[in-house]
Amino acid sequence: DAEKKPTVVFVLGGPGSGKGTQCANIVKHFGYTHLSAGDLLRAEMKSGSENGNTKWECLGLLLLKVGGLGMACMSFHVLFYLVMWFGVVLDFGTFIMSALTLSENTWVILLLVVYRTMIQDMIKEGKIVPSGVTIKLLQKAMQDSGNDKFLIDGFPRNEENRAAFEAVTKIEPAFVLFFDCPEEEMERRILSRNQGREDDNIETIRKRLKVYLESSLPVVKYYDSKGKVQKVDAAKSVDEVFEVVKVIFTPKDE
Ligand code: UP5
Ligand code: MG
Repeated sequence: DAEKKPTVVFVLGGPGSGKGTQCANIVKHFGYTHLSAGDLLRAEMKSGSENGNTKWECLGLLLLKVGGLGMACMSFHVLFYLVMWFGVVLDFGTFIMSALTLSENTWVILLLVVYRTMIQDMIKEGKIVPSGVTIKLLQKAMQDSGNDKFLIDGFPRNEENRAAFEAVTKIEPAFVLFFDCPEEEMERRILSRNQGREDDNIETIRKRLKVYLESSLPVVKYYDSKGKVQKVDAAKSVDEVFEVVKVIFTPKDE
């Protein structure tokens, strides 16, 4: 259709290379909307507690429902079979029926808790969340922004992310802004960040670095082979890095 595709710049680089810091600067000068995939995932994983649905509350809810509604009809059948088969046969049919007596709402809440816990666990382990989750969050944020120029920070993180984003959105990045930074410097920056991120501890940092080298760098290489990578030396000061970034974003024909 005639709908104009948005302009997307992927901002990639290792953990602590300065993606978020520089994106904030680019937003101020060049009118982009900054979408950090990591920030979106962290917001999604926290949204549960804001709504009051912590995993323990949900577990309690489930136990109450199963206990109250399910067990009453189940126990009779189970008892019946236990007596008949000397405790060998369990009545799975009745179990499923009692499970179905949970209200639809309970299941939705429960699935949400499982989903949020999954995101939380993967971030804590430095693993890459399935692309379906991340892409949905990015698409929603793009729609909600009302803008048509986006910095997508920290995504795609592996080949699967990249291929899925392209297949789902049909968007190809205008270019890839790549922050190249030595590992020791990235580690040092993250350890002195102190923003309470659950993945900012030395064990998780090492895992994040490993995933970056094994899975994320190949994505940068892929775009490099298509001539789309703008590589920036990210080991310098914030201002020095931005001077270089500014040149990249300034239209050449002006
Ligand atoms: N700082 C910044 N620039 C500096 C400079 N030039 N000199 C000195 N200090 C500098 O910067 C980090 C720290 O360094 C800050 O304190 C800053 O002041 C200072 P920041 O701009 O925050 O760096 P950034 O590259 O954004 O680091 P971040 O930790 O956010 O990168 P990650 O890629 O590790 O984190 P992200 O949030 O993208 O992802 C986190 C996790 O989410 C992933 O590990 C993964 O589990 C999950 N995830 C997915 O599964 N899929 C996704 O698509 C995205 C994330
Ligand atoms: Mg960041």
